[in-house]
Amino acid sequence: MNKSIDVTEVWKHQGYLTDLTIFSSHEIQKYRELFDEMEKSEGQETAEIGFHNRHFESEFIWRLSTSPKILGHVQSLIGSNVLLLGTHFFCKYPSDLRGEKFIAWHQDVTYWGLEPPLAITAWLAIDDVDRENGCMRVIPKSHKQGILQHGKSDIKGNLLSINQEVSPNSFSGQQPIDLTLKAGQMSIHHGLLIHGSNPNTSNRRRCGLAIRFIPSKVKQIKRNSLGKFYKAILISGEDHYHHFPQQQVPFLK
Ligand SMILES: O=C(O)CCC(=O)C(=O)O
Repeated sequence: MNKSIDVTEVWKHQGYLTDLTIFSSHEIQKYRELFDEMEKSEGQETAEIGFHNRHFESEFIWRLSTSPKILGHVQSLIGSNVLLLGTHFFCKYPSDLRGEKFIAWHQDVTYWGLEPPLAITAWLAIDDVDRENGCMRVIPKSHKQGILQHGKSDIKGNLLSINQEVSPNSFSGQQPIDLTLKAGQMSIHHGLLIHGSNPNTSNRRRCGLAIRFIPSKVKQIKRNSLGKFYKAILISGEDHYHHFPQQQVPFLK
């Protein structure tokens, strides 16, 4: 008998979903070319982790972040009243080009100042991502432990904003899962799920767009780790709470 998998149950249990095909290789190529242009004009140093919240200025990032296919998955997990909290490209270059860069184990919401600490991230592969070029890795079920204490990483090259790291003791004995994806595929992770990624040991770039979403009931009660308040924008349903100042939709349909 072919038992159908209940995605919501998998999400609740594991804290992530993966292998979600959003764009065909032809469609994602168009977006990759637009990213390549941005990278060329601003340089690799900025492209690595410096493209924060560019969806307000760059139409292709807005279109990607509000794509109905992505939103459909998000709505099925957090309901129909959704705010786009932020966008961030994570672009890891081959280690011999820009040094051994990695993302230390962490939970996203720890330093975002949200109350309740509830957010999800859709991570869209712009390039093919695999073990060699440092795909994202997650600790299944770790979102059930609540917010964990983070320290500082001792290893040079952590791309996180304040060099934060959750101690590996928090998940000792649990095997990380590598989220390998083809360009145009996506994973989604819970804001409390422990995740990170290894250095890029290949000779290929590894670029992904992290798109952060919150349900409208969430507010920001203090500044995030970059000392900022988010410019969250309603992208689906209604906002009965008005916790964030209203934002102008940057690009019309
Ligand atoms: O791109 C990576 O390797 C990590 C991304 C990440 O930490 C995130 O999206 O929250």
